[in-house]
Amino acid sequence: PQTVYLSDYTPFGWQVQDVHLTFRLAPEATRVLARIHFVPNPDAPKQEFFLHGEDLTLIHAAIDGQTVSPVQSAEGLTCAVPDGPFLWECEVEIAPAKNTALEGLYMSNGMYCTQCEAEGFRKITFYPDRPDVMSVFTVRIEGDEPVKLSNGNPGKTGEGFAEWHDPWPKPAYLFALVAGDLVNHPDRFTTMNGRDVELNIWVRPGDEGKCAFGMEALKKSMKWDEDVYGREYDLDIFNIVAVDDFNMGAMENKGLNVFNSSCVLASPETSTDANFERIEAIIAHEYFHNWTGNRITCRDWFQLCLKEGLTVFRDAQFTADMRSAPVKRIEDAQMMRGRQFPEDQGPLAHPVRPESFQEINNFYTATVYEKGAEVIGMLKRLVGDEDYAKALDLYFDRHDGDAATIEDWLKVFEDATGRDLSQFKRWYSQAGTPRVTVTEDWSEGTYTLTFRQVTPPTPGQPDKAPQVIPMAVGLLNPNGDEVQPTTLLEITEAEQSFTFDGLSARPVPSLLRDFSAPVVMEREVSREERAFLLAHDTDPFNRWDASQMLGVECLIAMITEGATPDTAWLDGLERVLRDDSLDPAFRALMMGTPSQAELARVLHERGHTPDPDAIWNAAETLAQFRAERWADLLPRLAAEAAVDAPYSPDAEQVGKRALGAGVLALQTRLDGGKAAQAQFDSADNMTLQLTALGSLVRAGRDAEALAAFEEQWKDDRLVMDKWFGLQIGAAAPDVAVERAQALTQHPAFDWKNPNRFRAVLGGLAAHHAAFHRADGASYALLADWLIRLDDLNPQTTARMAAVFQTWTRYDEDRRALMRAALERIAAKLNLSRDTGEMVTRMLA
Ligand code: BAL
Ligand code: ZN
Repeated sequence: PQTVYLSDYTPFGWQVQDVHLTFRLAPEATRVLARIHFVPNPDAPKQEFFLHGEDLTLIHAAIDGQTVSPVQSAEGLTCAVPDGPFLWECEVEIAPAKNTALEGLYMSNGMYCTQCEAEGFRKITFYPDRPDVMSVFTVRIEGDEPVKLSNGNPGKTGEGFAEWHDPWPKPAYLFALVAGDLVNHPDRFTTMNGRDVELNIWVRPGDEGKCAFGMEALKKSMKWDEDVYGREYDLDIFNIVAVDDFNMGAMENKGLNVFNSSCVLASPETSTDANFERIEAIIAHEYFHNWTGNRITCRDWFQLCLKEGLTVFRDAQFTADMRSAPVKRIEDAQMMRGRQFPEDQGPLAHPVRPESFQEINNFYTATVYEKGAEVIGMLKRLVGDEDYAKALDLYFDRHDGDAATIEDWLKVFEDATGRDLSQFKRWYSQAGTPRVTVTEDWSEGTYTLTFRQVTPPTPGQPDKAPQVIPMAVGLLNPNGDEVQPTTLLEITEAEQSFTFDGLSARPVPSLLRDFSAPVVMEREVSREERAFLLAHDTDPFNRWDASQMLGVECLIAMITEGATPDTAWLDGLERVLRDDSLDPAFRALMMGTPSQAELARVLHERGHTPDPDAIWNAAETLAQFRAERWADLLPRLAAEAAVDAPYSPDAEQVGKRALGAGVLALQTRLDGGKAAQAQFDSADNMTLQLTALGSLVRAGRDAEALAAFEEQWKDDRLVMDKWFGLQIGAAAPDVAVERAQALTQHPAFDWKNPNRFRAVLGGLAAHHAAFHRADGASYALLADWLIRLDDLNPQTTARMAAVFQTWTRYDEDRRALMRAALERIAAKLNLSRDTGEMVTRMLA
């Protein structure tokens, strides 16, 4: 397969003046007629006229009305063209019903829909399918489907046809078409300049009752983007469509967002609090793309973080404003440590802006998205809120309508703030998680902190240069009072010291407050000092982190030395949990312990070979110990967690239920599932029902409850995804793989549906101890299914193959088993480019 390099960028030789598309819909034989005006691009070198096109049957092509015979290949076509402007006309046939890859035009439950990002449009018609080619699209859809949608504003409609016109030039990856038997949940929004916008969420009949929350989230997002970024919506209509078969979470097509139904449909009976929060965030994310992604798009796919990092950063700001800022920050740090750090520390590590790829779909990663957002967060910390706002205004002014680059983005900040960002730019080009070690010195009232930073080698990048690290630091005196409020230290050197004068006693430092940079801190800290920060730190993230780190130390001591649980930590934590002045959501997070995968990562970081069974046993022992030690505390917390009001997914109720879930998990260890059964029987919302079911599965008292749940929800596909996933996720490690195997035989296991596939196989991979079962049964099962799915859906296969990315961390036997699984995938006949690239990188 061909490798594409950032350094090879060349503009397309023509500009596209306008695009007219006609779709004659038929499941097996849709005709797509394109009329496109091309004009030579004065800024491009002379080149052969090449249009991308894959899996298209060419019926007819003409230039300026004269039939032509282009030369076709598997990737597209070339054709002799006039020197000046010309009209390209082309008719192709495609088969949406046979499109199982879910890229281009495909069918889901009898409905037509599209997914064009990144390179799906080339499966619809021949086109320069690259983000820097932008044009105005007019679309006519012909077919019997009652609802026919595309981008932009509606035009003429009549018997069997509908027309749409999108006045905003856009790249082809933002094209969308939907047609089917759909019903809408309508609303309206008046923009800051008084423009009236029609809003719709389109769903399958029967799902109308699950749209209200998403609609409220959309209106809040529209208002927030006006208030915070001054961004107004720019069309007469905004449509969202829910689709069951979807590779991603959602897609920001101009004026016609297409959503995985799991990321938009919500009701208290069928959705958990976490679902509601995620739906609110994803609706915001896709809506915010209208400016950061659509009005300003990417010059090429290497710049993906330009739109994704910024849009994730904006949706995080939105969630922090709508809910709790500290809770959101802690969740984001968990996400970075749980998903991005492993990627950055393994064979799939790549810079936030990659420099080469074979298949761009493999780069929709935690690094591009979440680390990309962290980089923007660091930039904002460094320049300050005011300058950040100035820079963003300049970005929108200067680049509206552009296909921009990271250089453009950084230049805006340089121009708005006068800062030199050449060193900062390394965050975009250098992969890997920096490790920061800290030493302290105290003498006569002067306290000195010395930081040393090292970024370990990553594939293709053996040597790293120092990064700009914004280190938010506070100091506490021995009484626990803050003597130095949060200060931002700017670390730019490999080794750098900062002094604080005029202190009357040696302070205790609170470092990396608010997770101010995506780095690993390495510092010899006594348990006493961590316990002190747990008790006194004013920074919620660090208070949480102090407890997490104590948890890590405790579990590692249990795993490696056979130690007993650290009672000083548990007692300190108990004081926090008893403090009813603290937000229940925050206390729920405090109650959580590091995940087993996270422990494996830290053990590896510290030079140990993680033993998944020992990690599981330590986590179980600790949980049982906590349950017994806190036997008196649990009923009190349960009472505080009780919600008297009718269900609402607001931050306050969500926090209480999260605390309640933590309590129930421990209580189940004491009462064998009595409280869980009572909660399961009386639950009137999915959060309580599913929490209870999880506890019952963990307690091994699940047979009846699982059957009852299945009976109740067998007709609701999104709830059934939870049923599939939970039985594996909450199972004991020695039975999870058999359960997963059995569930793949269940009549409702539709393996072609990405949500269902992820629920079962992704659920198994996410269960650390079960996935790493010593006999390799889970590795083998995953490999079997990935090999099977690859022919149908390369994108989902390739992404899920990343579950093997940590394989080199483990013992020799497990390594051999994982390598064998990867090699078996690699050897598959006609392996997709997507999966091939992933396994090759992991085996390199
Ligand atoms: N652009 C792909 C889906 C998303 O990030 O919104
Ligand atoms: Zn996005």
